This record gives sequence, structure tokens and C-alpha cells, in this order.
Amino acid sequence: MSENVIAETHGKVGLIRINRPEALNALNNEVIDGIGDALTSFEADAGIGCIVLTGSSKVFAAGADIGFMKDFGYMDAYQPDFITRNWERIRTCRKPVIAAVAGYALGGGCEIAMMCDMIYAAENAKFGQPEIKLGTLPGAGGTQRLPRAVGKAKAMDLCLTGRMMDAAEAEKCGLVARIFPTDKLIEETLAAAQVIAAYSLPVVMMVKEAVNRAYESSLAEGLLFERRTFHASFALDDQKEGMAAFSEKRKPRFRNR
Ligand code: DAK
Repeated sequence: MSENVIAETHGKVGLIRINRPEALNALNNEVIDGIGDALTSFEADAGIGCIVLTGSSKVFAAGADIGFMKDFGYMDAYQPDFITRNWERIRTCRKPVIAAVAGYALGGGCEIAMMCDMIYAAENAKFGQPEIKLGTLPGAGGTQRLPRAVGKAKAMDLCLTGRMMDAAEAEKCGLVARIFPTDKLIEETLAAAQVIAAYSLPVVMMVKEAVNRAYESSLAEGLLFERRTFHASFALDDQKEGMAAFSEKRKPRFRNR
């Protein structure tokens, strides 16, 4: 695994830290491949039920590595499928991935946070798509995921001005699920992740898949997907266990089956 990415296990939660402080966690292939490798190993680990992606208390990621791409020509980006080849790995992970964002989440940093299933932010978090200042535009989903999260007006404002938005504004407009004091971000995020990881893994995966469907289908198709998945959940031992435990006034013992 890349030395710019640290993977740790906390109970049933896998924690992935981007650790490239000298470049404010700028995202190069080594970092992105390291995140991908960590996701792959946590996905394969039956003991892991939820994954957290974070940076440091000062910076989540200040964007794609400008030094790496500044002299690119068209074929340098197109031929190796720059971004698509490895960045989209976060999206294909079937276990829930929470972004825990402290400090800057700019450009590609904001985009990888948005690829996660939800964002918890520290009070010092700052989000933005400043690519316009560099003479380019968001290339890893910023113009597409941001409007879906915050609406067209605010997304257009952020992408066209390149300004940063603080945690309070990001929560108010729906980009962020919850805000925590900066020194409590990891502790609180791990606590929430442990709650998720204690549920039945197949049900957690079904919930994730169903909510994500809301962004990729019409309402009628999304509702049908939800209904059929809900029906399928009755084939699980864990549904029997969950409802039996409720009736017997005891805690359920889920076996991920
Ligand atoms: N890349 C490389 N190095 C970076 C960096 C980045 N994105 N951001 C910061 N650094 C480096 C700085 O160069 C500096 O290095 P040294 O000079 O010390 O060697 C070090 O980190 C500390 O940065 P500062 O001195 O600037 O720190 P400050 O606290 O003064 O300012 C800042 C913090 C975050 C406001 C500032 O560093 C900043 O504005 N950084 C750039 C933010 C940014 O523009 N991010 C967007 C990057 S563009 C594509 C698809 C996607 C993308 C591109 C193409 N295609 C499909 C083709 C995505 C693009 C982006 O994400």
C-alpha cells in the first residue's frame, strides 16, 4: 500500500487516512491507488462493516496534484483515462464509505468526498471547486454531484466563482450530513460508523444501493427498485432475527446472512 495512505482497523470499521501533508494531501496516482487498495482489502474483510475516508485535522485534500498535471497535453489525460481509471473506485465499493472532512476539501478533494456515501464535517472544513481559477473545470464529478447535493444555484455559484464554503453553509445546503468539533471529528465519525457496522451487512448494502438509486433513476424506477429490494430482505435470516428480537424485547444478533 502507498505510504501516502494509512489504513487502520477500529473494531468493525476500516479507517483510511490520506497522509501527504507536504502537499496538503494533493491527490496523485499513488494516493488514489492507495485508497483503492485499502477499499479493496476492507471490502474483502468480512469483519468490516463500514469504511471511513479522512485526511488530517488541517486538510482532507487540496485537490488533484497540480504539479503532476500542469504540463499535460490532451493525450496525456485521454490515453491513460486520467481520473476515470482509479478515482471511481470509491463509487464501486459496496460497503458504506463515510468521508470525514476537516480543513480543505477542494477540487478533486471535494469530488472524492462527494463520491462517498455521506460527508461528516469538522467545524473547520472548507469545500470548494476552484478549478476555474486554474483555467480548467471540475473533472471528477464536481459539476454533476454538487448540483445534485446542493441544487443548481449554489453549485453554479461555487463552480463559477471558485469560492470556498464553510462547514455551516455546507450543512445548511445539504452537502454535509453532520458537523462535529474539529478535535472530535474522527471519534464521532467512528462512533457513527460502528453503529452502521453493527447492523446486518447485507441490509446495510441494500440500503446504500437503494438510496444511491435515487440519484440514478426516475422516481418510479427508484421506488420499484426499493420495493423489490425490500421484498428480498425477507429472504434474510437477519430479518427474522431482527423482528424476533424486537418481539422478544432483546438485542438482535445479526449474522450477515
Ligand atoms: N496540488 C499540488 N500541490 C499542492 C496543492 C495541489 N492541489 N495544493 C497545495 N499544494 C502544495 C503547495 O504547492 C505548497 O507546496 P510547497 O510550495 O510548500 O512545496 C503546499 O502544498 C502548501 O500549500 P500553500 O502554501 O498554498 O498553503 P496555504 O495554506 O497558503 O493555502 C490552499 C492552502 C489550499 C488555499 C492552497 O494551497 C491552494 O489554493 N491550493 C490549490 C487548491 C486547488 O486549486 N485545488 C484544485 C486543484 S485542481 C481532470 C479531472 C480533475 C481535475 C483536473 C483534471 N481531467 C479529467 C483532466 C481536478 C483538478 C483539481 O482538483
